[in-house]
Amino acid sequence: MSTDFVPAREDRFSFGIWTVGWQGVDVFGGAVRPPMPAERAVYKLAEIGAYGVNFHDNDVFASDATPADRDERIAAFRKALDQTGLVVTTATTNLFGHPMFKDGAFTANEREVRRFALAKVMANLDLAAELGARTYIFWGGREGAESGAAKDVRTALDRYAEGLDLLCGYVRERGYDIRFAIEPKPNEPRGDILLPTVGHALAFINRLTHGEMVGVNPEVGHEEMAGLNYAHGIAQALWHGKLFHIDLNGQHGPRYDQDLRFGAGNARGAFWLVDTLEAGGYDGPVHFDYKPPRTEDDDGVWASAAACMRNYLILRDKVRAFRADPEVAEALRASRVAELAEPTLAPGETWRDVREPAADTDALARRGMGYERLDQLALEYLYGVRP
Ligand SMILES: [Mn+2]
Repeated sequence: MSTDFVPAREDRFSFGIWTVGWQGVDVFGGAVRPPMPAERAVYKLAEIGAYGVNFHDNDVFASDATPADRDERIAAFRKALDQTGLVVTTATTNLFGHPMFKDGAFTANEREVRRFALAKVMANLDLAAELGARTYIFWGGREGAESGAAKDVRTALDRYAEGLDLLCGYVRERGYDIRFAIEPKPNEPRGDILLPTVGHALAFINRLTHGEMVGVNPEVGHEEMAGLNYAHGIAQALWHGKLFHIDLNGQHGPRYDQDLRFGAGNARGAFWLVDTLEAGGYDGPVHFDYKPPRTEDDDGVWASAAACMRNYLILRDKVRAFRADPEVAEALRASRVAELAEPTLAPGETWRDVREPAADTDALARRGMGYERLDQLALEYLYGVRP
C-alpha cells in the first residue's frame, strides 16, 4: 500500500473555481474570507496537484461586468491556465445568484427571465468552447417552488425541455465538442427543486430531442440529502451510458447541503463510490464540488482541497487492496456474487422453460448469503486494520 498519496496528472482531479473561492457567505452570516480571483484559484490548485478546473461564468467575471472588465478577467484566467497547464474540463452558468433568477431560469414563470437565461448560457458556451471544456453542467437550483399553486410542474418541465433542446441545437450548429450534464438536487435553495434525483433526471433526458448529448452530473451530497445511495445512483447512470461528470464531496445524512470535503461525512458511502468508479466505465475528471467550512482561513482552504484528493487516493488504495484480497475473493464466491452475471434464461430458453416452479425452496430458504462476512472485510479495510 502506498503511503504518499500524491496526486498525479493521470488521476485527473479537478475543482470548481467556486469551491476554494467560496467566501463563506451563508444564510446566517457574511463573508469570512476575501474574494479570490479565478486566476489565484488556478495557480494554487496547480500547486497542490490538481489537473483541471470547472467554472461558472461569474466565477471569472461579475454578472454586471463591462465588456472591458470581462475581457480583462478572462485574459487573467486564461494566462493562469496557460502558465500552469491546468485544463478546463467543465463549465457551467450561474443561473441562481442574480435576484432576477429568484423564480428560476429555464422554468421561471416570467418569459423574459427565461429568454435572458438562454442568452446567458449561450454566451458562456462560447467561452467554454474557446477554453476547451468538453462538459457543460446544468444545476437548476432555482428551478422549483416553495408552494403548490406557484408552479405548474408539467408546464415547467415543458419549458425546461424547450430550453435544453434549444441549447443542444446551439452547440450542434456552432460545432462545439460539448456534452451537457444535468446535476440533480432535491431542495435548497428552493423548497422543492425540479429534477430532484438522478432517476428523475435520467427519465427527463429520455424526452429531449437530442437526449444523446445530455447526461447527468450526480453530486454525493445531493443524492444523500434525498436519503439515496450515491454509488447505486452512479452505477445506474453508468448502466444508461449517462455518467458524464461527477461532483464529489461529503455529507452527513439528510440535512442541508453540507458540501464537506470528499471523504468526510459518509465514509462508508465514499468507499463504495470509489469502488464503483474503479470498476470502470467513467472517463471524466474526478471532480470535487465542496465548500471549505467558514471556520477556515486561506491555509485551511488549501488544506481541505488537498485533503479531497488525498482521501480519494487513500480510498482507492483501500478499494484495490480489498478487491485483490484472496479472502475477499473467497467471500464473494460464497455469496454467489458472480452468479448474478449469468442470465436467468439459458440461450434458446423461453418463458415455457421456467413456467413450472422447479426449486428446492426449503434449501434456498435455509441457505444464508454470507454478506455480513463480506461487508466486514470491506469495513476492516476502511477502519485500517486490514491488510
Ligand atoms: Mn452541494
